[in-house]
Amino acid sequence: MSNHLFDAIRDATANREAMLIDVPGDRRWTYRDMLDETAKLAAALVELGVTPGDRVAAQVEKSAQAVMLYLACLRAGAVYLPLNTAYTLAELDYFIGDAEPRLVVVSPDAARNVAVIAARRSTSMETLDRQGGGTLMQRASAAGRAFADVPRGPDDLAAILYTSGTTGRSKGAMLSHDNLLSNAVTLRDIWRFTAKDRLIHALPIFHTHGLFVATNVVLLSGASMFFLPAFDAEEILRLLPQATTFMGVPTFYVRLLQHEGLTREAAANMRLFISGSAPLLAETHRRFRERTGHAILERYGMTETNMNTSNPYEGERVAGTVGFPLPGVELRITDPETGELLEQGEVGMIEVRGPNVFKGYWRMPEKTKAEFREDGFFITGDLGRIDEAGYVHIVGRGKDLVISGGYNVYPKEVETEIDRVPGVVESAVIGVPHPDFGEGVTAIVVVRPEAAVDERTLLGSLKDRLARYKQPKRVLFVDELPRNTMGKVQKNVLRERYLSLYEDT
Ligand code: MLC
Ligand code: AMP
Repeated sequence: MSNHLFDAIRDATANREAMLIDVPGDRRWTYRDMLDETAKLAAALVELGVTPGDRVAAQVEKSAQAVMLYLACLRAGAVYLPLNTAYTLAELDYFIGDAEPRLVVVSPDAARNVAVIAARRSTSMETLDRQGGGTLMQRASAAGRAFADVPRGPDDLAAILYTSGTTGRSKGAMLSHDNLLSNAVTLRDIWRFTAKDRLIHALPIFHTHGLFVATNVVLLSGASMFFLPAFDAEEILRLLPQATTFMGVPTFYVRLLQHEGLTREAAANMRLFISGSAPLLAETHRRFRERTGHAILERYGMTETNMNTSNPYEGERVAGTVGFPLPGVELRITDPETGELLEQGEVGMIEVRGPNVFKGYWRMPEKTKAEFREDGFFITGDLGRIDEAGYVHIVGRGKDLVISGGYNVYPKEVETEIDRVPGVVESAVIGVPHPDFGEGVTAIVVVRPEAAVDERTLLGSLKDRLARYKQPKRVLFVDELPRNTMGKVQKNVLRERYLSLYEDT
């Protein structure tokens, strides 16, 4: 048996000397370097006791070596588990407890604290820093370049990505080799990626967008990427003339538009700008086209399903829509209550089925069952409709979710932490239009009359409990929360009331 995903990556280019990763001002990696480095790392993982099916968790800064670690996990038959660097120790503890990884890789500056958790959970720990140094790479450098890849079939797990839920505990989405491979091949083909492409990669690599959409598509095209440690508008504008493609969340485009350097001339060598992870405002699409001559191609996906739809490469990219279902992906609109198919044009629940859809939530069979229909369609929680021309429009969310700068924040998780603060009676967390982040996480809180809780103290109490991007940008105090006759908090009333809160931000 072969190694389903890694074989495809290995076979994507015959030209081993071709450039793969260029970290500006630092190192360049050819495809040969990638093969050598991932062999050594895979050998180091095996030496550390990682066996097929074991999870390898990584909470590390973005680096080319972190990509190599992901690929080494594929080769060693391990399941890669990337974690947002913004997660606090409390959050990390949960993930390690739930996923029971054989090995956790962390930044050296987090090592002392994580060591305590790792020891308690009987997990080994190694370090990897932002320059690609640390104990893991030391082990790898001692290993040979020959590594016999562990056989993995299409349905074997390649990764687990955690996504928060509407009901509290985060769930690990199990993604197979074929989930990732089939989707990346489809995207490569419809977006016309070839070995001539050079992508500007400015996304984090612990989520679907930066890790699978961007990196896998490049690898499977024999293409290359400028690999930036984080989003940096000036650096992106500097690199644009040497690049051909770019992928970003809407906040990236909003921020690029604030720069005078974003011009038709600067973008003349580019062939494609892609946006996803959150709704791109039609206004942003229009302004970007005016400034650069490029119509941003918007696509729609999620952790559990990889990518589902895309605007066309050729043909009209319609602002405010996410385009057509991808080849091989079935998409239907149903009544959210009954699951019955709706008439064309009606608004309902978006459901999808295809090789892109995940294998279920890690050790949560009941939750998995609840989110699938009997016939295998996955219930996305997004509300949408399909117009006469076949374009999918996302018109809202059936799930209580805020998307801030492309990161998902589940209000329930934030409310639970706020409600634990002494003096708080109850809270409602909502997303309010925000010029930079798209939606700003906003907390509306009721406190006991005698309680000495203000915005600053409340935010202070959340500091070590929630990742920074989940913490409310504003906390507003009210005497009571608006409720309907059933006693349910009317978040739509609150969203309406605070619509202009961030207008001048
Ligand atoms: C950072 N902050 C955020 C934030 N990112 N707050 C809310 N929302 C965010 N997304 C915090 C910082 O910690 C900082 O806090 C303050 O906000 C301002 O920081 P900044 O310097 O302006 O932010 P920056 O570091 O530049 O990051 C913003 C960003 C980043 C947009 C570049 O968030 C980002 O890279 N987002 C991409 C997310 C992504 O890849 N999503 C894909 C998910 S996959 P303080 O207190 O320190 O000032 C998916 C599926 C699919 O959804 O379809 O793709
Ligand atoms: P995540 O769970 O982080 O993968 O986020 C997935 C969610 O992001 C989806 O369920 C959608 O709600 C949202 N999303 C992704 N792409 C788009 C898009 N182009 N437009 C609107 N929402 C999107």
